[in-house]
Amino acid sequence: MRTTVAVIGAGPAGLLLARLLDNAGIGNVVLESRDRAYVEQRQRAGILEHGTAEALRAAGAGERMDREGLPHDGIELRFDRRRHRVDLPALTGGKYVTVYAQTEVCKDLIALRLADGGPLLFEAEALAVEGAETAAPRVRYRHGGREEVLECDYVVGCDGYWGVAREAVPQALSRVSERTYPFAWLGILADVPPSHDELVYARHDRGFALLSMRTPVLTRAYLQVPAGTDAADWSDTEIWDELDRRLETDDPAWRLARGPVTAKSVTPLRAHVHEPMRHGRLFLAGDAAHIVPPTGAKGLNLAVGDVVTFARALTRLRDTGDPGLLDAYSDTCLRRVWQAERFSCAMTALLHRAPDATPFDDRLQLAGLDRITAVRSAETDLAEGYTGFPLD
Ligand code: RFL
Ligand code: PHB
Repeated sequence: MRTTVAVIGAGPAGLLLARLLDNAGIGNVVLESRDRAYVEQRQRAGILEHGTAEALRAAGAGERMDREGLPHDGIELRFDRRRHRVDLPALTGGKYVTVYAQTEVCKDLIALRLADGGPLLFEAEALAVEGAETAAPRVRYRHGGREEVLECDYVVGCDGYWGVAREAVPQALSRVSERTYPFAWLGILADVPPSHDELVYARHDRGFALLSMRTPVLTRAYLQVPAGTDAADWSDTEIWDELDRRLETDDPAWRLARGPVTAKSVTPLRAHVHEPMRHGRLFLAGDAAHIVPPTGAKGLNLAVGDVVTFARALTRLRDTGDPGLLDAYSDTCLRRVWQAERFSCAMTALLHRAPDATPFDDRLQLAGLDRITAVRSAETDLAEGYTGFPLD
């Protein structure tokens, strides 16, 4: 098979890229190792930045998001038994975020692609990217029990943290920056309306807790747990009891609503950046190039930024012959990536309790939160980071 752009991976990065290339009339083939049901059910992100929602709309993929997504004008910080609302539009000149699950973004993009786009092959596992330094790169892949080759002009590795695309960049040319955390997130989905109409980020001596949602009748919540925790070690009652403790407040109106837990999983927290994000005709996008700790809700949004940048750059080259944007791809993306790493790591440090935290560390965290609630410039910095950094 032959195409212009070989896209490896049908997560949000690969699927949106395919849509953008389809819209621009640039041929592309998507290879995805898992089956369609798996890709559509994998529970992950829930928060779309202002610019991400706009990018989906501009790609013609925002119709259901605009109907069913929940625009959120604020988040709550909870600490020291206090509640503080951060008013996002008031601090950012009108920006807000949208609660719309990654599963739904993927379903919408898959439906559009299958209706009027190019090939999207499920259960097609990329094995290796070859010839990235040449004008004719190839992706070797396995599909239907046979090994095949996809010949192309460009390869975009959208195959996530565990993918193979990154391996095609020689180690001598790569710089990897990493941080692992000694804690993880235990996440649940529960059939109960969220207890609050905005997200609650809680700092507590027992550890971080996050109250989120997927729909008006579906709660999503997370607890900081030690790295290596097995989700099966936590009963539903223990999870609700712990959420109750960490969300404690002096506000008598507060009550945590409990309901049946339908899914439970543990996500390690890590930060990882692979530089550069380009090698010859191979481009890396999304989690294939960078991971952020989830506290800032940035991962999916960065993936969207990368592929919008790539599609714009390739379209410019096709239309004008100017390779400038494509040559700048890695630098353009990495500027935004490092801002998101900075923001996500700072949010993580502000809200999580390290296993070796001292009373001094606790007081520093509380002072940091106090400053956000008391000083408008500090609160504005948080709101700007949360609603998202500009694409260029
Ligand atoms: P994905 O989603 O991992 O997709 C990669 C795809 O590539 C496929 N693949 C291959 N296909 C072919 N051949 C191979 N050899 C392949 N190897 C892998 C995989 O099957 C998969 O389909 O990466 P992408 O597209 O870059 O998207 C990134 C996002 O998924 C990720 O950053 C976010 O989910 C992170 N994240 C959040 N991001 C946000 O912006 N807001 C949030 O609120 C948010 N919350 C979260 C999160 C991630 C979480 N977990 C589980 C890591 C909450 C959690 C708990
Ligand atoms: C989620 O709902 O999955 C979610 C929300 C906010 C975050 C991370 C994850 O910061």
